[in-house]
Amino acid sequence: MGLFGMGGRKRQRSNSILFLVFNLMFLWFVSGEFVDFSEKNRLLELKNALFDPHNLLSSWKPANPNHCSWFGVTCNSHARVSELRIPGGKFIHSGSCLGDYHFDLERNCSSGRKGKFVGGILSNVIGDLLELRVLSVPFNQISGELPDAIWGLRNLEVIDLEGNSINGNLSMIDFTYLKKLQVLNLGFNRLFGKIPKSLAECEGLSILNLAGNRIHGTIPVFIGSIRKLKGVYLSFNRFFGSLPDEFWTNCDVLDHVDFSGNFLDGKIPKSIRNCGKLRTLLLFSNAFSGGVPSELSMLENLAVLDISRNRFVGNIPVSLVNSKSLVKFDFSSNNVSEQIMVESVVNLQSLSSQHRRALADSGTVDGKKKGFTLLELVLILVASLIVLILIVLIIAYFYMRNRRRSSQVEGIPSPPRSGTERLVIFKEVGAPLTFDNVVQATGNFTSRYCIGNGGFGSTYRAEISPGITVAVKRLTVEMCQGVPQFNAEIRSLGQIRHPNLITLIGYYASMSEMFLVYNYLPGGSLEEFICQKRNSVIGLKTVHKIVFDVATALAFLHDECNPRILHRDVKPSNILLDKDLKPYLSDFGLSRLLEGFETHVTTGVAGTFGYVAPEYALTCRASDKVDVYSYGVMLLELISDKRALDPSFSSQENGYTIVSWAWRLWREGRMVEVFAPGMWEAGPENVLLELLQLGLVCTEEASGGRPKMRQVARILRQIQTAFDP
Ligand SMILES: *[C@@H]1O[C@H](CO)[C@@H](O)[C@H](O)[C@H]1NC(C)=O
Ligand SMILES: *[C@@H]1O[C@H](CO)[C@@H](O)[C@H](O)[C@H]1NC(C)=O
Ligand SMILES: CC(=O)N[C@H]1CO[C@H](CO)[C@@H](O)[C@@H]1O
Repeated sequence: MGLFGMGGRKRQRSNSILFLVFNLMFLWFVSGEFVDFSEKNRLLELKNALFDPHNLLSSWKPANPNHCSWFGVTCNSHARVSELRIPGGKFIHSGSCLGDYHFDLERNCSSGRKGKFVGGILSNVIGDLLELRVLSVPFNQISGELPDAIWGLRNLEVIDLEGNSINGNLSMIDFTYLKKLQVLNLGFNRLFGKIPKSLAECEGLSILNLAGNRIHGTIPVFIGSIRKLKGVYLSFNRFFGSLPDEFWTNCDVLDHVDFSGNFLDGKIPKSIRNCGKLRTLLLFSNAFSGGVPSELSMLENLAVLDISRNRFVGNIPVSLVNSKSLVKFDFSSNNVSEQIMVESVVNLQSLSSQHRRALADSGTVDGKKKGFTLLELVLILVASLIVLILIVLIIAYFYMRNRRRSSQVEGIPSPPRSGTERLVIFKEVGAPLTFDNVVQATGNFTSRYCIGNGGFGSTYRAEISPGITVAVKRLTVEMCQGVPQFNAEIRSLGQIRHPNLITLIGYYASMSEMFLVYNYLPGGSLEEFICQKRNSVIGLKTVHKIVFDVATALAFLHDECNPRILHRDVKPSNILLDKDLKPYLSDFGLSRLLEGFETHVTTGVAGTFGYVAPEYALTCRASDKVDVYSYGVMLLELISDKRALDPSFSSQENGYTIVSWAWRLWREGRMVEVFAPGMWEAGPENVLLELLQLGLVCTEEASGGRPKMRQVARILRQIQTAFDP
């Protein structure tokens, strides 16, 4: 591209010299104006950096003398380029849309052409088009970062680059010079970072669309006081935090607010009453809480209000219900709230009656929703795509794993080179542990001794000497990094002691072989326990003990370990039981330990499908709330005897996982159906409901809505008093 580009530029330069004289004279006569031909060259350079598979820019050529007549180019009376409009996709504009720049995402400026676009990058030469007012290249395939020169174009009024693949750090953009900017539309790109303070300098801003990026941070307060703001679209990013009470101060003309699909919490600011022109308020899929403010009913023009999928509690103000302006109102999926949780901790006695009430009331006010909006369709498409990719990855993963395993079976259990070399031991077991006797006791890692397969390798039972049995986890990683770093990491793991964490006894690591030695637990895994539980009634007290112990172990890893440890793969098969059914969490610290090693886990997510929190699957960024989610799935499995991806869900509408299944039953007031057969009858009901609710709140879609592990442990300790008053 580079070579061709340069050749092209040279050719254009000579061509344009040829035409220069002609053009000059022609235009001189026609308009009496001097035409700045350097802008023509700038446009050609711009074209060079783009690729144009549909020949949208076929008129952009030196042979076509007046660049002001090229496709998408508009010049002002001084024959300087003032507008560039190259709409792609099916949203090809005809004529100027600046006047009524309307976007309900079903932008209505479309002409017939569909599916055409330009790609490539926007060149820095755009900064030389000093009189540019409108830069509109939406729904194309522009990629890379935006050139810094754009931010120096002081005459810009419209930047519309929606629906491209632009990436870059929004924090780094300096908007200080764009005093005339009215429309900033960078929606549905790949921007990250935060909204910079300098955006406050764009006092004439009327439309701000940053939806569908990966922008994080809080929503800056100045957004709520941009006087001319009509539409603000910040949905489907990663904004968190709350909006202060004085958020909306100068919102006289504000018409459309969309903050949905973020992680916002707190209350709806009462200052919303200042926005008297507001017609659409979309706050769905956040973690907003508190009551629905009666201030909303002061908004006489409010037609669409969607605050579903939050944590609002209490009653909907009667005045709002009676509003004449409201056409669509969605309050569903609320009221499964932390408030109830907190109250239940404080006052366990009143719990069951509260539950009844909440259950009876939840989801009663449903929106008058019909069909999908375009945004929803896009989201569904994106979600399906993600699911598809995940499925492909999972298939690829299992394929690789099987290949690897079969090659292992076919007999290269790496020859013991290291003879009687002792392992690194953190805890004596009463018999010497050497490479040889471990390999021997596991029959050279044969499947006969295999007791489990996990993400990082298989685990084998090894009876080192009569009566002394250990579990050996053989890691299937290629040691391409230094052994010393591994040693340092694993030593810190060897120090960790908690009554519900499996004990790391020692390890062995060389370039050809790595294994960890743990204490052996004869009770099998919680996964097996759940399967067997189906055929026998296990007391609720035992279930409670297991979930409580696991919660304390996770809370310990999250809060008391230094450095903190995220497990990232909590699931029943990683929880082992001793003969008294006391649970021990295993595999902790491994994902961090093996970071940078080549494991066969090819995705960035170190979890297991069905247990992975939605935000982790999407972003690969783990927080303690990722463990809380997986823990919640495990808890739901334990009380329902269903698996995370139970085959029975496929026949249920909208119920692919245990999480959506349990949430649906809860919303429909059918919580009794969640419990394993016989469990509800055995009671006590209030404890069962409390456990269910804990499982639900832990698997809340927005991570901000999930409790911390130590809160979970505290709640479970409270519940314990039901058994031992
Ligand atoms: C959108 O365009 C269609 C025809 O192309 C027209 O019937 C409709 O009224 C337009 N809607 C708006 C809001 O302009
Ligand atoms: C984005 O830029 C800001 C400010 O320069 C910086 O602090 C931040 O780390 C950057 N973010 C990323 C992800 O690079
Ligand atoms: C619709 C609604 O607000 N329903 C209930 C939510 O939960 C509280 C209890 O915390 C009930 O009082 C509401 O009726």
